[in-house]
Amino acid sequence: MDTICAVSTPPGVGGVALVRLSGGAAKEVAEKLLRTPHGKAVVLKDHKAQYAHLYDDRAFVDDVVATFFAAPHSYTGEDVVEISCHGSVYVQQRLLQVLIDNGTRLAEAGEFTLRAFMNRRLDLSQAEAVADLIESRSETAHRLAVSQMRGGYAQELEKLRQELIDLAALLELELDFSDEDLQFASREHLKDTVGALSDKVARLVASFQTGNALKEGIPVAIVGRPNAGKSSLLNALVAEERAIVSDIPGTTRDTVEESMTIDGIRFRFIDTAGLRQSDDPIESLGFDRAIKAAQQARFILFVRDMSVPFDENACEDISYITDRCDMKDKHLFIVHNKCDMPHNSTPQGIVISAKQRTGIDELKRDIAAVARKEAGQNDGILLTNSRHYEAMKHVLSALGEVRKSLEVGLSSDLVVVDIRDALYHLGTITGKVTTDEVLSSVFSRFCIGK
Ligand SMILES: Nc1nc2c(ncn2[C@@H]2O[C@H](COP(=O)(O)OP(=O)(O)OP(=O)(O)O)[C@@H](O)[C@H]2O)c(=O)[nH]1
Ligand SMILES: [Mg+2]
Repeated sequence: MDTICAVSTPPGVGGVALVRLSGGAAKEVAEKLLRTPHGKAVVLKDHKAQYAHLYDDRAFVDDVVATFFAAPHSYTGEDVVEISCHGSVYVQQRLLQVLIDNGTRLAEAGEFTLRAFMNRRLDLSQAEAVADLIESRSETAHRLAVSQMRGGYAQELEKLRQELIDLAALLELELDFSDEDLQFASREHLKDTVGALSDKVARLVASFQTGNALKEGIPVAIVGRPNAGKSSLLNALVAEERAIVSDIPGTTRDTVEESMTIDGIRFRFIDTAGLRQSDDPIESLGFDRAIKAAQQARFILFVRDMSVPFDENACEDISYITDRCDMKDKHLFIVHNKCDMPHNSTPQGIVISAKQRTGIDELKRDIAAVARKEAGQNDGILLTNSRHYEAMKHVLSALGEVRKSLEVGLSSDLVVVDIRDALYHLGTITGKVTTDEVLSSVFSRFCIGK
């Protein structure tokens, strides 16, 4: 393997920058460029940070700290040298240039982690978790990435794989003795086992909705009649003048989105156009988008103006949403707005003034509490990655075929084919089975230097 190098800190100027080298020549190349402050040769010691001067030929480049990690106890599993230099763009570029002139090459995006995977320092799902960790912007996203990286997730999948392997082995054993027409496992018992496995997989598939929302931000649609105060509520929630507010009904035409982290959970608040049937083509497009936002949301905040009576029309407005959305996995909150204005009666539930910003913290707390409870279900393991989700759906459908085959009493060899299919798809998640396509799509998510 050739030796690769890259700047691992973000591009631009910083206090310090870190340049990473990995491969068989890493130590030798680094030692060639480094000198002690007294001009002596530097011998890099394993797992030690050493202060040194870095030279390009005879010209001094920078004061650096070099840390050597001998194979296999390094991130990539190869010899790694990390050189911390001053964070000037010039120094970083010059250092890379010297390294390249001395026989290393610039790493491609994700190549360090790819090598770690190739050297079995981590499996594919853990490598993906590294990317998730780098991108995580909230406590929950961080927690999910860490648990996937630590391997709890991979262990869970390995258990599943082992159960499938055992099942396949049992049936294959029957094939070996097929002349004698032996059955090693009662068909009833097999059906039960497969049933239990598919339930488990189905739960994992279902957990993606929550897992993905927690990672990307849980979508919260803000809907209601024109002028109810939806845009005012968005602004109050994110404490910023994000959307235009005016007393002209129909101000918001398009959806306006803003993210915010509450109690460690990331939310995406989506302000929408007022719900009213209209002949105006733009307003009716806005209406369609509002409905779409509600359909894709996990939470729907239905905002109403409490200074006007809660009449039949208001119920009709809510039915715009409930008629068009599958409410099964959604949480609908009725938000009574404008409590600072004169009103007849004080309704039960969430009462706020978006304008005066009263009741906003309580509303946030209520939403976060529901989301947190949901995240805690599912025994801790959640699918957060769409690649895993796709693979798991294939596993589920293969198990469905196994069930059907057992049901109609097909012969073992046919049942085994579907079990093998399930195993194949499960294997793509952790990287037991890989294709170049999968690898390049996983590692292209990384930046250069990771
Ligand atoms: N008194 C009072 N006025 C409010 C409150 N919230 C919003 N308003 C006013 O109500 C009017 C409409 O507010 P918006 O936030 O633009 O309402 P909207 O629901 O986004 O309206 P559209 O975008 O037209 O659908 C503005 O004049 C706001 O200042 C409130 O809590 N109290
Ligand atoms: Mg608006």
